[in-house]
Amino acid sequence: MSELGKLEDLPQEYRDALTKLNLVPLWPSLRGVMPANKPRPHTVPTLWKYQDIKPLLLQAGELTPIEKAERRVLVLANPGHTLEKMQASPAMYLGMQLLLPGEWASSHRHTPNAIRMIVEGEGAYTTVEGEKCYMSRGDLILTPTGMWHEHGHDGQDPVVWLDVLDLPLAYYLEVSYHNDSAKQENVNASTETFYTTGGVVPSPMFERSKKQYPMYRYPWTHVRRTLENMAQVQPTVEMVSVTYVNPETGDDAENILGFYAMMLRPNQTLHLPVRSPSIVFHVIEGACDIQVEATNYPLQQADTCCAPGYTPVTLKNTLNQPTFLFMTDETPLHRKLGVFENRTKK
Ligand code: GTQ
Repeated sequence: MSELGKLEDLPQEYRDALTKLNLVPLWPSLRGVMPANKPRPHTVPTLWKYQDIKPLLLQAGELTPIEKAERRVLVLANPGHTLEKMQASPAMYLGMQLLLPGEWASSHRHTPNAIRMIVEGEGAYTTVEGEKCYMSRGDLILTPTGMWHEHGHDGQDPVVWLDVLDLPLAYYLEVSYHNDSAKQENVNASTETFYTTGGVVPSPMFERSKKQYPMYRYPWTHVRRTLENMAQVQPTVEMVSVTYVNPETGDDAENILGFYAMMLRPNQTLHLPVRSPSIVFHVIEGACDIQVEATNYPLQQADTCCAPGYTPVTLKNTLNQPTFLFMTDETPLHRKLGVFENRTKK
């Protein structure tokens, strides 16, 4: 491959003439925006330990009343993108949110899609489009684009959850904004109770649901039991994992980001396929080492780690009991854009 001309090769006068007219020569920058064979990600592997975050989050609870914060969140920012960008990867935003007993985070909706993965505490809830979704550790709650949501807390102890939004993408596309509303009434039935058996969906008067998001809450107890069953019944299956989907259509639960749960068997080592999307791991229960290229990140319960796409990742359960992970990635986006790749050697 030939070396392309540099900006400095051009006379200053010529460069100034271009700049004045908002013109840029492509060739000095071409390899930067389209490197050979593999992208050059800004996303760097990063580990956020819950034991570091929690005291600072509780301190935020003392420093900033909920009314002054609206959402009391510490953002897990990837230094490779610069912290100001508040992004974990090109399309993923991660935040640890604290709600104290009696607090209320007011109702709003926004264009970015969001989910919550509950980290600890009991008694809090998110009301999504008038449906009260209780929060327990490991539960996944969807708040897809345009859905009203607010958070309340009737329990005794602080509640913390992990927010995942496709905010960096929405912001980049210049479509990110929000609306406020008054407190929602809890008027709608708990949709998760209509989808308790796989393969069975409601059909009043033989009609199937036409809602784009028929279910908002995926209780961890159900998901955990499914993973344990899979591990037990299929002892030779290497990767014991499930995908969170729309129970009516089987499509990804949301449009942009993918959500998954995995069980690592006791002491299991698992090499993940090398794929194009960035990926985030969050330990729901247990502990594991996550090796991203040559670096090893030790994760305990509630820790969160991200890895760029096109990068080998190896997971190792460091316990003699199962470890359960939540994962989120950019697969649905990559598939829609036609850029999804799985480069694992067959
Ligand atoms: O709880 O609605 O972490 O609107 C960032 C923006 C959480 C939320 C975040 C939000 C929320």
